Amino acid sequence: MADRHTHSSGRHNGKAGAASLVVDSPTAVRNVAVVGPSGSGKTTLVEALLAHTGTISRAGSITEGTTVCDHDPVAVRQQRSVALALAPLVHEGIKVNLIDTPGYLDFLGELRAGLRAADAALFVVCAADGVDEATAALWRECAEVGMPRAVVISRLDHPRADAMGELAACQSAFGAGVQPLYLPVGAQALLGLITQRLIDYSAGPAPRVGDVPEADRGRFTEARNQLIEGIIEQSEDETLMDRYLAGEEIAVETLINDLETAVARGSFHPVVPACAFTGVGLAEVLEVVTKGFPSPQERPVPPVTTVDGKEHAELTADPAGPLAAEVVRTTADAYVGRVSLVRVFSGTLRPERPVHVSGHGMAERGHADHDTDERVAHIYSPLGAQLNEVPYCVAGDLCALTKLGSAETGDTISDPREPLLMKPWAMPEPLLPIAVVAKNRSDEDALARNLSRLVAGDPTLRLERNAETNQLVLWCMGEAHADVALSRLRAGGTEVETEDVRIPMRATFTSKAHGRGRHVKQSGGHGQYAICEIDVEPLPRGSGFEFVDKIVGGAIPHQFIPSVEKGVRAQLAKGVTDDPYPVVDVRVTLVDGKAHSVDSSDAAFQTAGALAVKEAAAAGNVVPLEPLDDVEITLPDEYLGAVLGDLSSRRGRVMGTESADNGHTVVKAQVPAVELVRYAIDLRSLTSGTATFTRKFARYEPVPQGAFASAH
Ligand SMILES: Nc1nc2c(ncn2[C@@H]2O[C@H](COP(=O)(O)OP(=O)(O)OP(=O)(O)O)[C@@H](O)[C@H]2O)c(=O)[nH]1
Ligand SMILES: [Mg+2]
Repeated sequence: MADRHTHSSGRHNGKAGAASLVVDSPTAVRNVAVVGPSGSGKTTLVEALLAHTGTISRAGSITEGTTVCDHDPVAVRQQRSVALALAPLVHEGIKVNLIDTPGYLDFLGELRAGLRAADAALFVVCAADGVDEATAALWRECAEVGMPRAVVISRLDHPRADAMGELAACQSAFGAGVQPLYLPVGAQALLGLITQRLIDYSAGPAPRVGDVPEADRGRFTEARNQLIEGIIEQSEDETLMDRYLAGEEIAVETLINDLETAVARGSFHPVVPACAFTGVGLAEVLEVVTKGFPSPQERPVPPVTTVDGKEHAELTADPAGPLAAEVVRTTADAYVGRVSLVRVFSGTLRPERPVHVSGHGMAERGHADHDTDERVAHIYSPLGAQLNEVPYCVAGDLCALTKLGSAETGDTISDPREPLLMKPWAMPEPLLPIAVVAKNRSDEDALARNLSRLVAGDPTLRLERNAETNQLVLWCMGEAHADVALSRLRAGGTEVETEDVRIPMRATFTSKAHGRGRHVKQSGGHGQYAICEIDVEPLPRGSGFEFVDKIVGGAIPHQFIPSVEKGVRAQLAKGVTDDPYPVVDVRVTLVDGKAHSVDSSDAAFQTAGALAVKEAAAAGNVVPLEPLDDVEITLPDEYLGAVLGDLSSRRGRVMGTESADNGHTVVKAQVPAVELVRYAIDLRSLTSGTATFTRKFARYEPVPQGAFASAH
């Protein structure tokens, strides 16, 4: 792909030179994933924070395609983030690695990788949008990995902005742990509940700070009391609540300390209203990030083992510890080659040193286990697409490495003298199949090569070479993800097209049939002579193929019996009617035949066997079989009716429904595979992206009359 990677000389040059991007201690780092629904303004917020801190001289824009994080041409075209992007800034001596993640569901894999690299998250919701199911699902993604998080209510300048309404929606959806640190006053000012100050941005990004206006006293006091009680409830000091209730004024430092602990624990979520366009709240967001979020030292390091799976002592974010780093993202750049975005968990990465790269446990996704010793050349701190060289990268920090030939997303980088392995994070299963073909035959090899490279970089793509349908199928997360994958292939110089996904069909006999195969050619030269008579009868589903020899009296000499079987098998595999579907679940009994002492041969009896099954099929008693999949759908209860109705229109058979947690239901059904080709897209639109499903081949079944046309 044509990422616009440059070396330290990009258009984003600002005050934060490379020197300040180098930290010596994990305590000076905050890794912050920016998470939230698509369009809530995450990338724009990151841009505003970069401009606010002087990291870039001027904020770019989404519509012009000039932001640091959405540098990919596909992101510019789709007008949304399609991959995670790293943008570090330095604020008050702390290096903040902002990890912008896409909000659109297709890119869930990028979000998961971003969460793995982060120690805390800014959860961004638009002041005008409420909290829908998709937003709640993103919140659950954070909760599942125990991610400490603050909420940013963004886009205060939106014509329909209702920051207080949005706050209430967040509290009701995410629980009482969600508490404002600042209250919005219109779109231009904030009330600091702890600092007890009005921060007025109406004259521009440098705010005037004043007293709480009389008009806001009532709601200020109520919100402040709630916040203080909320913090005290979370405090580990149990005497605090009694003292507070007895009327004692609790010191601000105590409150801030307890707040930090509760945030780090993941049970308390401070809320800051902010606006990327007007600058309201940017300083406040940075303060929460640098003062309220945990440093890498306060977060657990994912467990490591030796490369052969033996236990290893727990690691900490110690720059002097054993090297353990993880590749969170891989991209292929036309100029720079492979770029690996890396989180160092323990030890220190240094240039010009050998490292061990290992990747295990993802063979099913087309990532074969690998263990390779390689050499780190240069180390970079990326700012979007721009690579700034740094002299080293300590535990807790993020960096980019180039030219690590074997490194794939999810791999562990360690010291060759002490090779280690981290279990990769949970990656979502791609469920949308896209059949791809090279436009020109001469491009086929290049296509296969580029596809493998693409899949190596993105674990949410899976490549299937279906020998039966003779198709290359790229499994994607959704249409937007497929668009990204195809664009990258095309940018890599392969002319690629898509075609309908073919379903591997079968056929079987519905009733007994008889067939005679006669292959006799005796005019001139060496003749051919073979005649066989067979009975074909159906067997139960899943039985496969049986061959029975009932020849008596040597009508066919015994050495030619296997030849008949071979011919029958070959013809059944090719199909016996106009449809080239392999025939299964039949018993073929060889009942009679004739041979010639000179002209009979193995080849002649194979041909006769093949002719015999074709004749048996000519009576019209062969039907096509289609694959059925076991499907399990997890969905919010409110969509149950819609999903069941849709399943029945797909010829699905519901096998049962069960209640699950959080007002969800699990539906188990069997559905013809042909009806599932676009299910990833249709289920999403039916349930606003709130349902998930899994599918697994179950068995073959006859295609019902009338449904046959749709199976093609
Ligand atoms: N007026 C206004 N518009 C904003 C603000 N923040 C973002 N936008 C606009 O909202 C749209 C979406 O913003 P993005 O920053 O791309 O949103 P995102 O959360 O990164 O979206 P995804 O990348 O799809 O997850 C863009 O057109 C922005 O220009 C804001 O504070 N004020
Ligand atoms: Mg974005």
